[in-house]
Amino acid sequence: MALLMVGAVGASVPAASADPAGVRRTLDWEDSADRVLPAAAPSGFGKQWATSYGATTTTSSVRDGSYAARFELRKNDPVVSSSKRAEITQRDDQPLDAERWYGFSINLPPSWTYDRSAEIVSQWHQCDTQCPSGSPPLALLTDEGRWKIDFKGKITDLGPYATGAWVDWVFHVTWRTDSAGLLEIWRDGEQVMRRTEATHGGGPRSPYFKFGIYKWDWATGTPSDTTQRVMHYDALRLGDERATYADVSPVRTCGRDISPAGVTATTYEPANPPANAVDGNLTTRWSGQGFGASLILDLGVQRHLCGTAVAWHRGDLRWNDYTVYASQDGTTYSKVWAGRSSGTTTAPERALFTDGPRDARYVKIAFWGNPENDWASITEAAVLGL
Ligand SMILES: [Ca+2]
Ligand SMILES: [Ca+2]
Repeated sequence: MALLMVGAVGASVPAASADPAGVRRTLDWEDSADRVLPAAAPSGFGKQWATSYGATTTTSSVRDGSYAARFELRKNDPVVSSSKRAEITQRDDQPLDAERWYGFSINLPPSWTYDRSAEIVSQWHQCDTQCPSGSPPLALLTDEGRWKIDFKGKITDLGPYATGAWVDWVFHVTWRTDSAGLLEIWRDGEQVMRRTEATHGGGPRSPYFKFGIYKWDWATGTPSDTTQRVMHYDALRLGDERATYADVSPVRTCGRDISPAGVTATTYEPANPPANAVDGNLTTRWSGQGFGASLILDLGVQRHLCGTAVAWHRGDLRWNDYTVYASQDGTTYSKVWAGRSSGTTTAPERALFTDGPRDARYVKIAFWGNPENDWASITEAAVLGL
Protein backbone atom coordinates (compact mmCIF):
# COMPACT_ATOMS: atom_id res chain seq x y z
CA MET A 1 0.00 0.00 0.00
CA ALA A 2 1.36 3.39 -0.94
CA LEU A 3 1.55 6.12 1.64
CA LEU A 4 -0.73 8.85 0.37
CA MET A 5 0.24 12.31 1.53
CA VAL A 6 -2.23 15.10 2.09
CA GLY A 7 -1.59 18.68 3.02
CA ALA A 8 -0.80 19.79 6.52
CA VAL A 9 -3.93 20.60 8.47
CA GLY A 10 -2.31 22.80 11.12
CA ALA A 11 -1.58 26.48 10.58
CA SER A 12 2.14 25.86 10.98
CA VAL A 13 4.49 23.21 12.23
CA PRO A 14 6.11 24.22 15.52
CA ALA A 15 9.85 24.39 15.30
CA ALA A 16 11.15 22.75 18.41
CA SER A 17 9.02 23.43 21.45
CA ALA A 18 6.98 20.61 22.92
CA ASP A 19 4.81 22.99 24.94
CA PRO A 20 1.36 24.40 24.19
CA ALA A 21 1.49 27.79 22.51
CA GLY A 22 0.79 29.72 25.72
CA VAL A 23 3.63 28.12 27.68
CA ARG A 24 6.64 30.33 27.07
CA ARG A 25 9.13 28.30 29.06
CA THR A 26 9.26 24.96 30.84
CA LEU A 27 12.00 24.38 33.38
CA ASP A 28 11.52 20.81 34.56
CA TRP A 29 15.24 20.06 34.23
CA GLU A 30 14.59 17.12 31.91
CA ASP A 31 16.16 18.93 28.94
CA SER A 32 19.93 18.47 29.25
CA ALA A 33 20.45 21.99 27.90
CA ASP A 34 18.89 23.32 31.12
CA ARG A 35 21.16 21.33 33.42
CA VAL A 36 23.90 23.95 33.48
CA LEU A 37 23.76 24.59 37.23
CA PRO A 38 25.73 25.63 39.23
CA ALA A 39 28.02 27.23 36.67
CA ALA A 40 25.27 29.20 34.97
CA ALA A 41 21.53 29.79 34.90
CA PRO A 42 19.46 28.10 32.18
CA SER A 43 18.96 29.99 28.95
CA GLY A 44 16.79 33.06 29.44
CA PHE A 45 17.44 33.30 33.19
CA GLY A 46 19.97 35.02 35.42
CA LYS A 47 22.23 33.56 38.11
CA GLN A 48 22.05 34.82 41.69
CA TRP A 49 24.19 32.50 43.79
CA ALA A 50 27.86 32.55 44.69
CA THR A 51 28.67 29.00 45.80
CA SER A 52 29.11 25.61 44.15
CA TYR A 53 26.04 24.31 46.02
CA GLY A 54 23.77 27.37 45.63
CA ALA A 55 21.79 25.90 42.73
CA THR A 56 22.38 22.43 41.33
CA THR A 57 20.38 19.73 39.59
CA THR A 58 19.51 16.62 41.55
CA THR A 59 18.05 13.19 40.97
CA SER A 60 17.39 12.44 44.64
CA SER A 61 13.96 14.09 44.83
CA VAL A 62 11.96 15.03 41.74
CA ARG A 63 8.39 16.13 41.04
CA ASP A 64 8.48 14.86 37.48
CA GLY A 65 10.89 13.00 35.25
CA SER A 66 14.39 12.33 36.52
CA TYR A 67 15.72 15.72 37.59
CA ALA A 68 14.87 18.69 39.78
CA ALA A 69 16.69 21.80 40.95
CA ARG A 70 18.24 21.84 44.41
CA PHE A 71 18.88 25.13 46.17
CA GLU A 72 21.10 25.49 49.20
CA LEU A 73 21.84 28.64 51.15
CA ARG A 74 24.07 28.88 54.21
CA LYS A 75 24.16 31.71 56.67
CA ASN A 76 27.82 32.46 55.97
CA ASP A 77 27.47 32.45 52.17
CA PRO A 78 28.73 35.54 50.34
CA VAL A 79 26.29 38.35 49.75
CA VAL A 80 24.69 38.26 46.30
CA SER A 81 22.84 41.30 44.95
CA SER A 82 22.94 43.01 48.37
CA SER A 83 21.62 40.07 50.41
CA LYS A 84 21.74 36.34 51.16
CA ARG A 85 20.22 34.44 48.30
CA ALA A 86 20.44 31.50 45.93
CA GLU A 87 17.95 32.37 43.22
CA ILE A 88 17.32 31.92 39.54
CA THR A 89 15.82 35.05 38.07
CA GLN A 90 13.80 35.84 35.01
CA ARG A 91 15.04 38.78 32.97
CA ASP A 92 13.53 42.18 33.71
CA ASP A 93 11.83 42.23 30.33
CA GLN A 94 8.16 41.66 31.10
CA PRO A 95 5.82 43.92 29.13
CA LEU A 96 3.47 46.32 30.84
CA ASP A 97 0.03 44.93 31.74
CA ALA A 98 1.17 41.35 31.13
CA GLU A 99 -1.10 38.42 32.01
CA ARG A 100 0.98 35.53 33.26
CA TRP A 101 0.63 31.96 34.57
CA TYR A 102 3.27 30.41 36.82
CA GLY A 103 3.18 26.72 37.79
CA PHE A 104 5.84 25.03 39.92
CA SER A 105 6.36 22.49 42.66
CA ILE A 106 8.40 22.87 45.84
CA ASN A 107 9.70 20.20 48.18
CA LEU A 108 10.91 21.37 51.57
CA PRO A 109 12.97 18.53 53.05
CA PRO A 110 12.77 17.64 56.78
CA SER A 111 15.76 19.91 57.38
CA TRP A 112 13.47 22.89 56.67
CA THR A 113 12.81 23.32 60.39
CA TYR A 114 10.97 26.09 62.19
CA ASP A 115 12.63 29.49 62.00
CA ARG A 116 11.38 32.74 63.49
CA SER A 117 13.03 34.37 60.48
CA ALA A 118 11.27 34.18 57.09
CA GLU A 119 12.54 33.25 53.68
CA ILE A 120 11.10 33.90 50.25
CA VAL A 121 11.03 30.84 47.98
CA SER A 122 9.35 32.46 44.94
CA GLN A 123 8.90 36.13 44.26
CA TRP A 124 7.65 38.51 41.64
CA HIS A 125 10.01 41.45 41.65
CA GLN A 126 9.09 44.91 40.46
CA CYS A 127 11.06 46.13 37.46
CA ASP A 128 14.49 47.57 38.17
CA THR A 129 14.66 50.95 36.48
CA GLN A 130 12.07 53.74 36.61
CA CYS A 131 10.15 51.48 38.99
CA PRO A 132 8.99 51.70 42.62
CA SER A 133 11.56 50.52 45.16
CA GLY A 134 10.90 48.45 48.26
CA SER A 135 9.59 44.94 48.76
CA PRO A 136 8.40 42.89 45.78
CA PRO A 137 4.65 43.20 45.12
CA LEU A 138 4.18 39.43 45.46
CA ALA A 139 6.12 36.69 47.23
CA LEU A 140 5.65 33.16 48.48
CA LEU A 141 7.27 32.78 51.91
CA THR A 142 7.92 30.29 54.60
CA ASP A 143 7.86 31.91 58.02
CA GLU A 144 7.50 30.48 61.53
CA GLY A 145 6.66 27.04 60.13
CA ARG A 146 3.95 28.29 57.79
CA TRP A 147 3.32 29.11 54.14
CA LYS A 148 2.57 32.80 53.68
CA ILE A 149 1.81 35.12 50.79
CA ASP A 150 3.08 38.68 50.83
CA PHE A 151 0.91 40.65 48.42
CA LYS A 152 1.77 44.34 48.35
CA GLY A 153 2.95 44.21 51.97
CA LYS A 154 -0.10 42.40 53.33
CA ILE A 155 0.57 38.91 54.69
CA THR A 156 -1.88 36.05 54.11
CA ASP A 157 -1.21 32.97 56.25
CA LEU A 158 -1.87 29.74 54.32
CA GLY A 159 -1.23 27.44 57.26
CA PRO A 160 1.61 25.14 58.35
CA TYR A 161 3.93 23.68 55.76
CA ALA A 162 4.71 19.98 55.59
CA THR A 163 8.22 18.75 54.86
CA GLY A 164 9.34 15.89 52.68
CA ALA A 165 6.47 16.28 50.19
CA TRP A 166 6.01 18.10 46.90
CA VAL A 167 3.57 20.99 47.00
CA ASP A 168 2.17 22.18 43.67
CA TRP A 169 1.60 25.88 43.17
CA VAL A 170 -0.14 27.78 40.37
CA PHE A 171 -0.17 31.58 40.29
CA HIS A 172 -2.21 33.54 37.76
CA VAL A 173 -1.55 37.26 37.68
CA THR A 174 -2.73 40.09 35.50
CA TRP A 175 -0.14 42.74 36.21
CA ARG A 176 -1.95 46.05 36.40
CA THR A 177 -1.72 49.23 38.41
CA ASP A 178 -5.49 49.72 38.25
CA SER A 179 -8.56 47.74 39.28
CA ALA A 180 -8.21 45.45 36.24
CA GLY A 181 -5.47 43.55 38.10
CA LEU A 182 -6.02 39.94 39.09
CA LEU A 183 -4.22 37.56 41.43
CA GLU A 184 -5.21 33.91 41.77
CA ILE A 185 -3.28 31.27 43.69
CA TRP A 186 -3.81 27.52 43.92
CA ARG A 187 -2.00 25.08 46.20
CA ASP A 188 -2.28 21.38 45.32
CA GLY A 189 -5.24 22.14 43.07
CA GLU A 190 -7.19 24.16 45.65
CA GLN A 191 -7.62 27.88 45.18
CA VAL A 192 -6.25 29.59 48.27
CA MET A 193 -6.37 33.23 47.23
CA ARG A 194 -8.13 35.51 44.75
CA ARG A 195 -7.89 39.29 44.48
CA THR A 196 -9.19 41.70 41.85
CA GLU A 197 -7.27 44.93 42.33
CA ALA A 198 -4.01 46.57 41.31
CA THR A 199 -1.27 43.96 41.44
CA HIS A 200 1.82 46.14 41.41
CA GLY A 201 2.92 49.68 42.05
CA GLY A 202 3.93 50.93 38.64
CA GLY A 203 6.84 51.35 36.29
CA PRO A 204 7.29 50.75 32.57
CA ARG A 205 7.31 46.94 32.82
CA SER A 206 5.49 44.17 34.69
CA PRO A 207 7.20 42.36 37.58
CA TYR A 208 9.51 39.46 36.79
CA PHE A 209 9.75 36.05 38.43
CA LYS A 210 12.52 34.74 40.68
CA PHE A 211 12.75 31.47 42.55
CA GLY A 212 15.10 29.80 44.99
CA ILE A 213 15.97 30.84 48.53
CA TYR A 214 16.14 34.47 49.62
CA LYS A 215 16.78 35.02 53.33
CA TRP A 216 17.46 38.66 54.02
CA ASP A 217 17.69 38.30 57.81
CA TRP A 218 20.99 36.45 57.41
CA ALA A 219 22.43 39.58 55.82
CA THR A 220 21.12 42.03 58.38
CA GLY A 221 21.96 40.01 61.49
CA THR A 222 18.32 39.67 62.54
CA PRO A 223 17.90 36.67 64.87
CA SER A 224 17.39 33.36 63.08
CA ASP A 225 17.11 29.77 64.32
CA THR A 226 18.80 28.14 61.32
CA THR A 227 22.13 28.32 59.50
CA GLN A 228 21.35 26.26 56.40
CA ARG A 229 18.39 25.88 54.05
CA VAL A 230 17.99 23.22 51.33
CA MET A 231 15.00 23.09 48.98
CA HIS A 232 13.98 21.17 45.85
CA TYR A 233 12.16 22.87 42.98
CA ASP A 234 10.69 21.30 39.84
CA ALA A 235 8.06 21.47 37.09
CA LEU A 236 8.25 25.21 36.50
CA ARG A 237 6.09 26.39 33.63
CA LEU A 238 5.69 30.03 32.66
CA GLY A 239 2.63 30.85 30.59
CA ASP A 240 1.15 33.94 29.01
CA GLU A 241 -2.44 35.06 28.41
CA ARG A 242 -3.01 32.12 26.03
CA ALA A 243 -2.19 29.55 28.72
CA THR A 244 -4.61 27.71 30.99
CA TYR A 245 -4.36 26.30 34.48
CA ALA A 246 -3.79 22.83 33.05
CA ASP A 247 -1.02 24.11 30.79
CA VAL A 248 1.17 25.16 33.72
CA SER A 249 -0.02 22.90 36.54
CA PRO A 250 2.61 20.46 37.80
CA VAL A 251 -0.16 17.84 37.74
CA ARG A 252 -0.07 16.35 34.27
CA THR A 253 -3.21 14.41 33.42
CA CYS A 254 -3.65 12.53 30.19
CA GLY A 255 -6.19 14.42 28.17
CA ARG A 256 -4.50 17.33 26.48
CA ASP A 257 -5.62 17.22 22.86
CA ILE A 258 -2.49 17.68 20.78
CA SER A 259 -3.17 19.23 17.40
CA PRO A 260 -1.62 17.31 14.52
CA ALA A 261 0.54 19.16 12.02
CA GLY A 262 -0.38 16.70 9.31
CA VAL A 263 -2.38 13.56 8.63
CA THR A 264 -1.90 10.77 6.11
CA ALA A 265 -3.36 7.34 5.47
CA THR A 266 -2.12 4.12 3.92
CA THR A 267 -5.27 4.09 1.81
CA TYR A 268 -8.44 6.11 1.34
CA GLU A 269 -11.36 6.68 -0.99
CA PRO A 270 -11.38 10.12 -2.63
CA ALA A 271 -14.69 11.13 -1.07
CA ASN A 272 -13.35 10.48 2.44
CA PRO A 273 -9.72 11.62 2.68
CA PRO A 274 -7.59 11.47 5.85
CA ALA A 275 -7.96 15.21 6.57
CA ASN A 276 -11.63 14.51 7.34
CA ALA A 277 -10.52 12.68 10.48
CA VAL A 278 -9.05 15.82 12.04
CA ASP A 279 -11.47 18.52 10.91
CA GLY A 280 -13.42 18.64 14.17
CA ASN A 281 -16.57 17.49 12.41
CA LEU A 282 -18.18 14.20 13.40
CA THR A 283 -20.17 14.08 10.14
CA THR A 284 -17.06 13.82 7.94
CA ARG A 285 -14.75 10.80 7.92
CA TRP A 286 -11.67 9.10 6.62
CA SER A 287 -12.49 5.77 4.99
CA GLY A 288 -9.91 3.25 3.89
CA GLN A 289 -10.51 -0.31 2.82
CA GLY A 290 -8.76 -3.41 4.00
CA PHE A 291 -7.16 -5.31 6.83
CA GLY A 292 -4.55 -2.97 8.34
CA ALA A 293 -5.81 0.25 6.74
CA SER A 294 -4.11 2.96 8.80
CA LEU A 295 -4.46 6.61 9.66
CA ILE A 296 -1.22 8.38 10.65
CA LEU A 297 -1.16 11.59 12.66
CA ASP A 298 2.04 13.65 12.53
CA LEU A 299 2.40 16.05 15.47
CA GLY A 300 5.22 17.98 13.83
CA VAL A 301 7.57 17.55 16.79
CA GLN A 302 8.09 14.89 19.41
CA ARG A 303 5.56 15.22 22.22
CA HIS A 304 4.90 13.47 25.51
CA LEU A 305 1.94 11.31 24.52
CA CYS A 306 -0.39 9.17 26.56
CA GLY A 307 -3.33 8.04 24.43
CA THR A 308 -5.77 8.56 21.60
CA ALA A 309 -9.42 9.52 21.27
CA VAL A 310 -11.10 7.96 18.24
CA ALA A 311 -14.66 8.38 16.98
CA TRP A 312 -15.92 5.79 14.48
CA HIS A 313 -18.45 6.13 11.68
CA ARG A 314 -21.52 4.12 12.75
CA GLY A 315 -19.68 3.71 16.06
CA ASP A 316 -22.99 3.21 17.87
CA LEU A 317 -23.93 0.31 15.59
CA ARG A 318 -20.71 -1.68 15.26
CA TRP A 319 -17.43 -2.20 17.06
CA ASN A 320 -14.03 -1.86 15.42
CA ASP A 321 -10.86 -3.74 16.22
CA TYR A 322 -7.81 -1.51 16.02
CA THR A 323 -4.25 -1.04 17.18
CA VAL A 324 -2.44 2.17 18.06
CA TYR A 325 1.27 2.52 17.31
CA ALA A 326 3.69 5.34 18.18
CA SER A 327 6.89 6.33 16.44
CA GLN A 328 9.62 8.91 16.81
CA ASP A 329 10.76 8.84 13.17
CA GLY A 330 7.72 7.72 11.19
CA THR A 331 9.49 4.52 10.22
CA THR A 332 9.83 2.38 13.32
CA TYR A 333 6.56 1.97 15.20
CA SER A 334 5.84 0.39 18.58
CA LYS A 335 2.45 -0.94 19.62
CA VAL A 336 1.03 1.18 22.45
CA TRP A 337 -2.58 -0.03 22.57
CA ALA A 338 -4.73 -2.73 21.01
CA GLY A 339 -8.41 -3.44 21.47
CA ARG A 340 -11.98 -2.91 20.32
CA SER A 341 -14.20 0.16 20.30
CA SER A 342 -17.41 -0.07 22.34
CA GLY A 343 -19.86 -0.21 19.46
CA THR A 344 -22.24 1.91 21.52
CA THR A 345 -21.32 5.51 20.67
CA THR A 346 -20.39 7.82 17.81
CA ALA A 347 -18.48 10.06 20.26
CA PRO A 348 -14.68 9.90 20.60
CA GLU A 349 -13.50 7.06 22.84
CA ARG A 350 -10.26 7.39 24.76
CA ALA A 351 -7.62 4.69 24.75
CA LEU A 352 -4.68 5.32 27.07
CA PHE A 353 -1.35 3.78 26.12
CA THR A 354 -1.11 0.42 27.83
CA ASP A 355 2.41 0.92 29.16
CA GLY A 356 2.02 4.61 30.03
CA PRO A 357 3.14 7.82 28.37
CA ARG A 358 5.94 7.91 25.83
CA ASP A 359 7.67 10.47 23.66
CA ALA A 360 6.71 10.24 19.99
CA ARG A 361 5.95 12.36 16.96
CA TYR A 362 3.79 9.98 14.90
CA VAL A 363 0.74 8.00 15.94
CA LYS A 364 -0.71 5.31 13.68
CA ILE A 365 -4.20 3.89 14.10
CA ALA A 366 -4.50 0.55 12.27
CA PHE A 367 -7.89 -1.04 11.56
CA TRP A 368 -8.42 -4.79 11.55
CA GLY A 369 -12.13 -5.33 11.22
CA ASN A 370 -15.74 -4.68 12.17
CA PRO A 371 -18.85 -6.90 12.02
CA GLU A 372 -20.24 -5.20 8.88
CA ASN A 373 -17.45 -4.88 6.33
CA ASP A 374 -13.72 -4.34 5.75
CA TRP A 375 -13.80 -0.55 5.73
CA ALA A 376 -12.04 1.59 8.33
CA SER A 377 -14.16 4.71 8.83
CA ILE A 378 -12.98 7.18 11.45
CA THR A 379 -14.91 10.42 11.87
CA GLU A 380 -12.41 12.03 14.27
CA ALA A 381 -9.04 10.97 15.65
CA ALA A 382 -7.06 12.86 18.28
CA VAL A 383 -3.80 12.30 20.12
CA LEU A 384 -3.69 12.92 23.86
CA GLY A 385 -0.67 14.25 25.66
CA LEU A 386 0.48 15.30 29.08
CA1 LIG B 1 11.81 17.27 36.63
CA1 LIG C 1 -14.40 14.56 10.76
